[in-house]
Amino acid sequence: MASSDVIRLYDLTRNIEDLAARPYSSNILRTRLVHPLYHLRAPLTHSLLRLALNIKGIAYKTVWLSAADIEPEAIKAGALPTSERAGKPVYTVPFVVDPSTGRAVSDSPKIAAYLDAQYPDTPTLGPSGSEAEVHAVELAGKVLGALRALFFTAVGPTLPQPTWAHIYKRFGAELEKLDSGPESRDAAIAAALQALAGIKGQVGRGPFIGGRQPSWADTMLAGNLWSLRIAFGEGSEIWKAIVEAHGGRWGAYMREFEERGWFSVA
Ligand SMILES: N[C@@H](CCC(=O)N[C@@H](CS)C(=O)NCC(=O)O)C(=O)O
Repeated sequence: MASSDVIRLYDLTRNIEDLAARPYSSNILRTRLVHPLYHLRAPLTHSLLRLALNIKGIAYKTVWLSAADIEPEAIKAGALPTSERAGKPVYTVPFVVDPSTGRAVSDSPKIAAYLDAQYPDTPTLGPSGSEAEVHAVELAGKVLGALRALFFTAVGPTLPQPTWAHIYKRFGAELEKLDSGPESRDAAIAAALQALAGIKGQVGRGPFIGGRQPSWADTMLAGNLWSLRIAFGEGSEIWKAIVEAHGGRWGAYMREFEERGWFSVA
């Protein structure tokens, strides 16, 4: 299939300048990357949708954007805004364009529902809305939420300036309050592990939250964990705390996705 025929997944790009070697400092929040040595594209927070496409085995190609490009590109593609802010429409990534139908779809749950409807022979991954799933999705959000400030600190230097400016405008006050001392770091890790403990209680025979097949909640959780692994790095204290928690449950969970090639980036 020619690459122009496959689904286009619009996502945020970032620049990476030896992230692993960068010392942790809240001053990094104000850093601008003036002369990146090299650029590496990697998923940020839209890993869940990329994961859904990988699990479904649907060919796609990522279109990498900075935050400043989201609105003009969404309008150009015909993707609808997903919310309003101060009375104005807000355009967001991820959104997809499917050349086989000419459809542009925004908002992750709607995109997942579209893919399920359009590609019925692939595993169903749209949200079912069951109570257990809603609860697991909420907890998966809390895992990322607990670590959000540390996450932005880690990825901040790797973001193109327009993306960083956008995030800073939205979350700046919260990020400014970030105490980079070990106590707040430990509290954030503890809160993330506590949220994971809630999910652990829900997982039945596994290996996925959805049982033998991954579900929408799995794309949320594994997508969020994937983003955290990328942001902090496999050798980081935070990532080690996650994979070693609860008897290594989350390291094993991630391996289930890894072994099936579901963490690939096209
Ligand atoms: N409901 C949307 C939310 C997506 C979303 O908030 N995306 C963020 C990036 S992680 C975004 O594009 N933000 C742009 C903005 O808020 O201006 C979804 O689930 O897809």
